[in-house]
Amino acid sequence: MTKKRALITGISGQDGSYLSEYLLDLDYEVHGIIRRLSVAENQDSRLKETCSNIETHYGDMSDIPSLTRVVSEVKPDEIYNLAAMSHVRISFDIPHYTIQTNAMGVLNILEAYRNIVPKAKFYQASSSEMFGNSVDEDGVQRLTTPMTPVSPYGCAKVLGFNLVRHYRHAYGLHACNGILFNHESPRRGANFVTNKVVKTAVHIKAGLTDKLELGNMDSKRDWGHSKDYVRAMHMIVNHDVPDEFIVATGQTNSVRDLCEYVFSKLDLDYKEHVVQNSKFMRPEELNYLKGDPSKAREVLKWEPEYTFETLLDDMIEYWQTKV
Ligand code: F7E
Repeated sequence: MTKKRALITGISGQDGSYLSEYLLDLDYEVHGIIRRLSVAENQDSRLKETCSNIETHYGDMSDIPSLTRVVSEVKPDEIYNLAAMSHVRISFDIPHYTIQTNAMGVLNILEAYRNIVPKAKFYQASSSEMFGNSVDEDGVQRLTTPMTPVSPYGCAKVLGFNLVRHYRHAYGLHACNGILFNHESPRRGANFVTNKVVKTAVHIKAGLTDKLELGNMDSKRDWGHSKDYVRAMHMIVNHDVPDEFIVATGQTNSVRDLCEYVFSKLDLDYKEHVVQNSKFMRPEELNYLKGDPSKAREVLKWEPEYTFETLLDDMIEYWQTKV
């Protein structure tokens, strides 16, 4: 039997690397698009485990000919569109680039998909940032919650989400949206709050530094593990009907709770080390996220294996091996 072929945009990111490992275990042929970076080592630093078994292709979400070429060469059965400028605060500094990549980029890859491999299945990495500060009365975001984004990143993701839905309806494509809430791991970039807190706390414990500078500590997030969430991506794409799903834990914690857990795990008091720096605040903040994953649980039988605590334990263990 011929192997299924997957094409992952954003393969060099946290989710791309875990997804490629997951699909290789399922015996897929895995291809991914990477951008040219001047420090070549950074292009695939998260792909060390798999680089000999996957095929990477140079391309960019704003470079339409490169997407056309790669999709024509690979002829994928499944396309996972994970490529994005993924940092919400930085999207305020580079709004134009963010919209080009995270919104127009979706249109570019959808066009390549529709014209070259319309029988393939398509997954779009949609985000809880699309909800902005909308919350249902019971304190949860669900598929019917209005999308009122509060960042260039969120605005771009809403357009991408709507394009995918529209292409599904207009052209009968198997195009799906996964609305993923925050998901982390040891492979998370160190400028996202979980990894920043864990890495710095471990460094404080080791005597390498003494303080941790943060922005808003009162915002709340629904944090899960990337490994659990890439499993959900595969389930969403392989569900018989193309559809939309929320992937979340249904638990919410504040940045302060995160600091409290991580520092006390290391026998430290976060209050003695954390200082606020306005540099890390956002012009407009998304205050609260708590997702309702019941549809993914019921229809896909998806269950997360990690909790907030075991996720952070995994990250602490990782950074302890690095000091
Ligand atoms: O911020 C607060 C910050 O940058 C979380 C991306 O994967 O999830 C992620 O976006 C919270 C915010 O993630 C610092 O203000 C305080 O309230 O880790 P983050 P995010 O913005 O929620 C969504 C679902 C995505 O789709 C995105 O791609 O933490 N916070 N102090 C801080 N955040 C950062 N980064 N750095 C701080 O010093």
